Amino acid sequence: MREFGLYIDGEWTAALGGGTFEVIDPANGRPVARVARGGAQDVERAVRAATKAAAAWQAMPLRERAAAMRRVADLMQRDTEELALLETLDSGGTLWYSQVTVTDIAAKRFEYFAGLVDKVEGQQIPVSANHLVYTALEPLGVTAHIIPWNGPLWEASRSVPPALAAGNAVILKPAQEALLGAIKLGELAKEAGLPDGLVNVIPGPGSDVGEALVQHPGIHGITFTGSVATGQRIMRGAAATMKRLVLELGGNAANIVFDDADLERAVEGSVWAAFSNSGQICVSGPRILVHESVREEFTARFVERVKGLSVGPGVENHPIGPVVSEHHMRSVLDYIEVGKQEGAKLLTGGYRATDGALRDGYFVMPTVFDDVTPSMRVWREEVFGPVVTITGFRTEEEAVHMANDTEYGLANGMWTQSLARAHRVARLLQSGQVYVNEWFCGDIQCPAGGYKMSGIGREEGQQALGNYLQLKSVRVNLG
Ligand code: TAP
Repeated sequence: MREFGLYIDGEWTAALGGGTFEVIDPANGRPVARVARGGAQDVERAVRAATKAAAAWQAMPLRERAAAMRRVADLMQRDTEELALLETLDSGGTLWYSQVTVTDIAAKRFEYFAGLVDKVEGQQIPVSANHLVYTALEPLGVTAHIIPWNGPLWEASRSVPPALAAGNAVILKPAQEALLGAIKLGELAKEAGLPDGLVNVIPGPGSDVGEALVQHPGIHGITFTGSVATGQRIMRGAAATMKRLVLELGGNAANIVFDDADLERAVEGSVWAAFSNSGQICVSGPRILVHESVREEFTARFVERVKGLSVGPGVENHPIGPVVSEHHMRSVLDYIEVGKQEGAKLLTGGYRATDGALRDGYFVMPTVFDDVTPSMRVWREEVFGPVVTITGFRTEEEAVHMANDTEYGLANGMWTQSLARAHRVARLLQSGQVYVNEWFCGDIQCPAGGYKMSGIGREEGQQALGNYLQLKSVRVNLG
């Protein structure tokens, strides 16, 4: 049983309220850690520390700032095994992917944004012979990062590096359900030479720590990933102090299999799209739309492949691990019941796995529904679990219409061998990312974010720096 405090001002500390909470391993329902439960008073401490640290950080030579961020990446590589295990223990994710998260995602993001520390450039703007007008980009100050449970280090490493590279100090609020992968980020930052208080981590309830961060006037930006309802609440709360917001609020991607697709590749890719991290990824592909002429063959091959997926603990590297919590498992199982009642045809899965060693864990068998129509809730709502729906289409227009017939717009994808169709359909799909003949865009250079209810702003890529900068115009009369 591991124990963690809050990480504030370069030190592990108890919560001022004295509370703690247990973190559960979803593979067996047993506690794996006890963590300090932060509250509003702890946010106050962290904002004070972060404000001081931001000034120290901004005063450091750029070269040293970049080097310190690179050292965070080096330390992640050094501690890969431990960080990956922590990432898997409470989120339930597959261990090999947690290792990839540490070495190829989190560390790379620190390296990438370290490279941008000295590239925050303004412009000189010609207006007249008598004036010098230029723009300067300045950090916001202190930014808060409120992240979900479906890959704590993955989520933390997405927005913290650009905020730091832009010259800000950060306060990270991970989700109570799964947070261990991200909990040591502050400690690594200190060891790497970042000023004390530059990276603070405050676990605790969203209704307490989260709300305090949103309302605090000393915080100038909020980056949030999670549900639409919480995102809307944060947006309303942040209005009082006019904070900069980046919101990533989930998705319900369509995965379109055209009649000219390489079916073997489409089957393999659709399994990867739908069931990675047991479907708990905002850019998963849970809505499969398949052309009627290949539907029977695709469906038979897809279901056969899904039946062959082994289910078990993430630490044992089974492709299907548990979902994050008992509460979430109930929600996924409820959706499965709704799907059956609505008349969707269950082809495989559809129940909790309770065999042998899995009996105390939160395992949902990978589930495929066929004959799903766009009016059904399993099609319209974000189930966020190992559940996919199959729906047929006859024309390209119909596929595009169905893909866009959702309030979400985070990602969509397609399988086709026609270059013209790929670009034509990509242009029509209403989502921040479009995948063609593969799924997910793991490269840090690739911006991600949502159309419609999937959010505001884009993370990753060079422009993510702009989320954490404000622009000043300076006009000098030379006359
Ligand atoms: P949310 O409630 O949105 O939680 C996400 C984060 O926001 C957590 O850190 C949470 O803290 C915090 N939070 C909760 N209430 C808050 C508030 N009033 N002010 C500030 N922060 C607050 O998500 P959830 O309940 O865990 O999951 C619900 C559904 O959201 C899922 O089933 C799924 O559909 C969707 N979801 C989407 C994503 C992505 S990647 N977009 C990720 C996870 C979930 P605590 O949980 O610690 O209280």
